[in-house]
Amino acid sequence: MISCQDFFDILNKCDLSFFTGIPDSTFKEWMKFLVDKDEVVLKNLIACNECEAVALAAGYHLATNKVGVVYMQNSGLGKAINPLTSLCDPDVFSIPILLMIGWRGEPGKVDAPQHKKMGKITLPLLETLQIPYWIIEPDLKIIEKKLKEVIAHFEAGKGPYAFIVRKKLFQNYDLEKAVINNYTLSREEAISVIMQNLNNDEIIVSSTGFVSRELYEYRESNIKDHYKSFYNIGSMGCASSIGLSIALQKPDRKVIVFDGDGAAIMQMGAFTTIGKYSPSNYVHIIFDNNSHESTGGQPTNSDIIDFAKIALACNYKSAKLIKTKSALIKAIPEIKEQKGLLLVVIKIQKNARPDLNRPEKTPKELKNALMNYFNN
Ligand SMILES: Cc1ncc(C[n+]2csc(CCOP(=O)(O)OP(=O)(O)O)c2C)c(N)n1
Repeated sequence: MISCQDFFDILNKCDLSFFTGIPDSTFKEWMKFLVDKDEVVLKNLIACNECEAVALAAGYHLATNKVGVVYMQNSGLGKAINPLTSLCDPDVFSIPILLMIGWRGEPGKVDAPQHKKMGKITLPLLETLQIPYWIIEPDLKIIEKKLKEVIAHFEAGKGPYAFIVRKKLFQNYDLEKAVINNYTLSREEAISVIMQNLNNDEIIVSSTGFVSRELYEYRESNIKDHYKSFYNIGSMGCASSIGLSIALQKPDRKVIVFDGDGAAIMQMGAFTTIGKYSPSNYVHIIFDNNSHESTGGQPTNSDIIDFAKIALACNYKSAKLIKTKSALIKAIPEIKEQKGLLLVVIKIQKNARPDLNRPEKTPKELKNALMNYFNN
């Protein structure tokens, strides 16, 4: 393992001090370091998705002639392919970027099913993209030597270069600037309050990360009615659109989306489609903890935006902001009986249980159960 400070010192010596991206738990210690040192010795821009992060690093290069570092989970490589090929590629504008890609689903290692495919194809994908890569070795001397080669690659105008990050590369880093909010409700408690009070025939589409795991545990510890859920464990940001399409196809069923603030921001354009088609059987709930809690609690930009105003401006019929358990209980009748597209933002604290399980059923089993439920 290497220390975050030592790794940064090596990057900094090569004038690499601009960072942006979307976090991954593979390098959550490194993420804590970036959050702490932002505006101190480096710049760390919180992006909305990996596509934007590449664009931010490109703009940084255009303005400074320096190279930006873009961090992402390998799932985000899918989102970044367009700007990597049509903006940064040596055949187009040839913009140098150092990618740091967390390798989830590495072949031979145990990981969640949504990472399996991307884990397998990460290196071949980079080869297809003609982006050279190196799997970081936990040895500072070797890293320093490699970085010299990478800088030569950049100076020769050959476009992006990728560093692949395996789990446990970075030593523990104690965060000093933790994001603390004063909200009292936890997501798990909010889920439980909502679930206990619904009619029990609603379809819940839940977002990537802890929210799906918590909803799964809720159903598992009650009547195990997973068939009324679509657990969107991958494709971060897509839960609201999956829910929209189900709501449009099944107008007699109420569809409730359990979203995260990071996921909602990642695909915020979906608000416009949801508003345009405006199904009256759709409730969009955002559990807003101002962080990517599932990957280590790194901040999102939700603190400076107003989801409710955005939703109303996108033609949602109504929007509510909830900050306490009692306010949530009061809002339940509206969530149940709402006629017209509704957004509910629930401000929550960051305190997911460390012993949260992952779904035992496979994605296909869960999908088939839901589809059978629709057919019967
Ligand atoms: C495209 C993509 N980028 C990054 C990730 C890694 N990832 C999984 S969950 C998550 C955080 C989600 O944040 P939010 O929606 O706010 O929910 P929270 O974790 O706070 O419950 C991230 C970044 C991913 N799955 N997909």
